[in-house]
Amino acid sequence: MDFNLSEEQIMIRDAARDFAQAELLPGVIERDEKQQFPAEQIKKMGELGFLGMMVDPKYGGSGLDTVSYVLAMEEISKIDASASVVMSVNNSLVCWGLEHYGTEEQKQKYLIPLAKGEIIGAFCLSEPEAGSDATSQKTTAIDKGDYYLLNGTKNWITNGNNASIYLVIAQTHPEKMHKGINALIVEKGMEGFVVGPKENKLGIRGSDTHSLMFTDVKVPKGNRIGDDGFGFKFAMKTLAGGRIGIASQALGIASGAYELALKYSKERKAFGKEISKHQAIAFKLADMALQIEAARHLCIKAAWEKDQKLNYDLSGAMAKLYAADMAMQVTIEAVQIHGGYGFVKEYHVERLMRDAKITQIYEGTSEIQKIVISRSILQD
Ligand code: COS
Repeated sequence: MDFNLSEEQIMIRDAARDFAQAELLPGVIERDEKQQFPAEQIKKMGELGFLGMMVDPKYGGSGLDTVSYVLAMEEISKIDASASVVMSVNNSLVCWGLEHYGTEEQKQKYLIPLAKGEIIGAFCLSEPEAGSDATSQKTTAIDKGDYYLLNGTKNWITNGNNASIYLVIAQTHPEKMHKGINALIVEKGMEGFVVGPKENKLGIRGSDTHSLMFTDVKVPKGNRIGDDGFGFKFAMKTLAGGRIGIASQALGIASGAYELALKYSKERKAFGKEISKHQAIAFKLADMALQIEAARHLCIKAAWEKDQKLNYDLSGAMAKLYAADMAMQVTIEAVQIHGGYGFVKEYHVERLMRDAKITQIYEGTSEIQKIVISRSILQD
């Protein structure tokens, strides 16, 4: 057992920390207010290799381990969760899915620019009536010989407008239920594909979340990922890793809020001394530090299992469930420690509190994680 990080992992973490301070912090409040996508910042993240961190260098990636990815996600999320969700989706869902299940042709055409961050991708599973109940896909991909005819609507899609490549989950053989589902690579600009209006969100307001409409879109057969009917397994496998990314995002949101609260508590005086010297505040900080450390261990353990090629369904679900709930509690406390200042935008913690909420919802709600965890422990 070795809890030390490698030199490379420390270097990646510090590079992400420096980048977040220098490039993401300026303007983060305004981007949140104006719901402005951090386009320039994402471009720079791509150039630095943060958008294809785990992809093999032969496909344009950085060839790093998942532990490094968790460390970088935490640092980016401390400052700007709207940027880190782009990073999580591109790395964990889109690049990972294509690298592991795509054909060589798909990798050459799509993975390389995605891993280099020249373009970004989106993962399209949720529908107006199918989010948690992921097998109930209403979007259809009818087999027409050398292409699929895609029809339907996807909801709450991260990178909805800024993506160039969309991995779309759709039903081909309804009679086969989840075994009839396919995953298709859809390009922006394909005829019949329309991006709907942007959602006006509570948190991660800088990220662009849209509904997508597909009307008779002809998707070439060569754009199917895996064998016919592999789409649901593809979604489940991909989301299992995605949950490590979102767990790390929640961890970062919490640790960002905690660091601000810790600093503030040492500066602000009440009743003749710094508020950190009042036990009411000191105990809050102790609880926050403990919860963050526990979440960090769960995230790194899940990442380590993934790197060791072990099954990480359980550890990823545990990390996400714990980190997301923890992020909500810790950010609420960070606002409380800041008092009135916590309720205004300049102090960042109210944004982090709003951003934390989505981590309990997307890539499997906290309730879904409990299904995954309980099924896993009960089957043994
Ligand atoms: N890896 C591989 N396969 C998996 C899997 C995983 N992690 N989890 C489930 N599967 C497979 C099952 O093995 C089963 O396949 P077989 O019939 O071939 O055995 C199939 O998927 C269906 O699984 P199950 O019967 O358990 O389906 P349920 O409808 O009961 O739902 C949950 C399973 C709830 C776990 C799934 O629907 C889920 O994860 N939902 C949440 C999806 C989500 O994260 N949505 C957010 C939108 S993306 S932002």
